[in-house]
Amino acid sequence: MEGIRRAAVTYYENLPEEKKRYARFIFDEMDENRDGQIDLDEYVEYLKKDNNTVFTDPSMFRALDKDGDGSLDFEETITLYYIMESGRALFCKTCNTFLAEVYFSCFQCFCLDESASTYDLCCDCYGGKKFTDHHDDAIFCDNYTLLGKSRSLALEAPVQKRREVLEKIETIVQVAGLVVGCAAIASSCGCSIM
Ligand SMILES: [Ca+2]
Ligand SMILES: [Ca+2]
Ligand SMILES: [Zn+2]
Ligand SMILES: [Zn+2]
Repeated sequence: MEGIRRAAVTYYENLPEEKKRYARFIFDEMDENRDGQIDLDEYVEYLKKDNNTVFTDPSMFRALDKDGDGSLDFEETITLYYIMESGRALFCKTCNTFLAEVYFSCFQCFCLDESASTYDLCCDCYGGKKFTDHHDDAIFCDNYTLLGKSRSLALEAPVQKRREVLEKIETIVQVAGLVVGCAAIASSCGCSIM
């Protein structure tokens, strides 16, 4: 979770003022009794209203609660905000744990089959082969390898097609307000995103 937390803080720091205000607005909306902290009830209640029930599992709340005091302060909720805005909400298909660190994903479902959703597994479930209902020829890669493979595949595509995909990505990224955030994260950890 630490990596995501750091990414979230960097993302937030680089947000335009108006988006920062929006993050604060969401926090105030969640904080029903206005004590400056989000307890588990407030958290679950808000996410249910927002139809975001993938996050309502108490294990997610505990993962967000960095100092373990049983409630979320504003900084701790920034991580949630980041996960929601960046579409980084990935859960293990078998045990439903939030995939905060390295995870494994079926390469075919990720890259080749547009109609399928991604099939992601935590290290424990993949390592322990605790999954049974997936197609036999599945090749699993960890998320870093997957990113590298996607690059090779993307480069193989005709230039025109690549431009189309890039334009699509740009639109999504702009909607999520991620442009500045990505660049900042890339420079802060010394690696490049694309
Ligand atoms: Ca509260
Ligand atoms: Ca806390
Ligand atoms: Zn799992
Ligand atoms: Zn698959």
